Amino acid sequence: MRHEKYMRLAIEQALKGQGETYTNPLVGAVIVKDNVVLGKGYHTHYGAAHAEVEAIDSLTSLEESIQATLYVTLEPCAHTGKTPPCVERIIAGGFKQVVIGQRDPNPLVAGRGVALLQAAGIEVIENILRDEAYRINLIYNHFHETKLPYVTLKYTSSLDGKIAAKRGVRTNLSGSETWQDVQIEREKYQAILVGSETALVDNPSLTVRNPQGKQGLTRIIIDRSGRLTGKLMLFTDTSQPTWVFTENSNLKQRLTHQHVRLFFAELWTIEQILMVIAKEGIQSVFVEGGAKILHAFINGGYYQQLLSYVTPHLLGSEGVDAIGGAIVQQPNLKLISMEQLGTDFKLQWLPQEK
Ligand code: AOF
Ligand code: ZN
Repeated sequence: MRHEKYMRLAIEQALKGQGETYTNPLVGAVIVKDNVVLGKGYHTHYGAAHAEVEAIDSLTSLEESIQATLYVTLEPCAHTGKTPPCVERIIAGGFKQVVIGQRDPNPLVAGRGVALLQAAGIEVIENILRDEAYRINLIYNHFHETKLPYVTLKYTSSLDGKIAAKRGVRTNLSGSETWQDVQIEREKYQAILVGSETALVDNPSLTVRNPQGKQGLTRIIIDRSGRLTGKLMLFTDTSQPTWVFTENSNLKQRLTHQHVRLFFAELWTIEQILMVIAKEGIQSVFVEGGAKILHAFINGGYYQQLLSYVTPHLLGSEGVDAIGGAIVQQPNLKLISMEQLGTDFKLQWLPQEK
């Protein structure tokens, strides 16, 4: 119980960095000796000192860490990155014990931190409040474990499940509260992805004010047949990078803008696209449709979360279905939260193992 109590404090510390550390994890640390908390620290922002170092630096004297216990939500690092390895500071500090929330899935660490501490004679206790510690870094954990970005699928539909009144017609369904909520959701991701139909019919700019990740938000379009033109907002608005995945090499001549990157292949699968995006360092993607894109992601099972906004419209049989095709295998979706947003409803679903 004692370990859980201090790990909870360490998690509280970690959460103080929320929104600032991306693409690095939220990490918190607490130093305890004889049941007294002597030091605390957390990873304050991307590129800054690690939580363990912050906690050690918060001590009033060097002696305090001798024979103390360090509680840290994530396994201490063993690599030299933007800062030197934390295990070196911990070993030099003379700690007796290190209590860890979760192992670090980052291949640069992945158990090496634990091994080095043990080799130095420090007792290591793992998996204290592991699920809580894991949950604060869902995107980071998913990315390092699967080598694919964390994907959220989002769509706004009428009450009868349609996303537009007619094919090729832009239809505004969401109320202002939903519109604002979508802006807030977008800020949690490093990239937004849409298909060429949405890019052409809606002509969105997909800009985001405070995107996660220091490189800013990347706008990604899947345009297999190469239908996009340079006059669309995604190309005239140069504030954020636009990447286009295409199977048509002629697009090169049409899209020559500085902020545009073309990814060409004879055939793109969703998995290959996600692999390329992950290799570029993007840990999370917000997929905003349309119907064909949602269908491809759902049938392939390439999503970790589904957000559906339901609005009080009835569009009838001429309307465009939210999911553009047959569902091959019924997903097992669990409702996590629901919220009324003005005239609309927001539903958050997580796919479960069958
Ligand atoms: C953090 N903050 O408190 C801890 C981290 O690029 P660097 O040098 O900042 O290293 C980032 C990696 O360090 C990160 O992916 C994780 O494996 C490890 N631990 N990172 O940003 C921290 N403890
Ligand atoms: Zn570290």
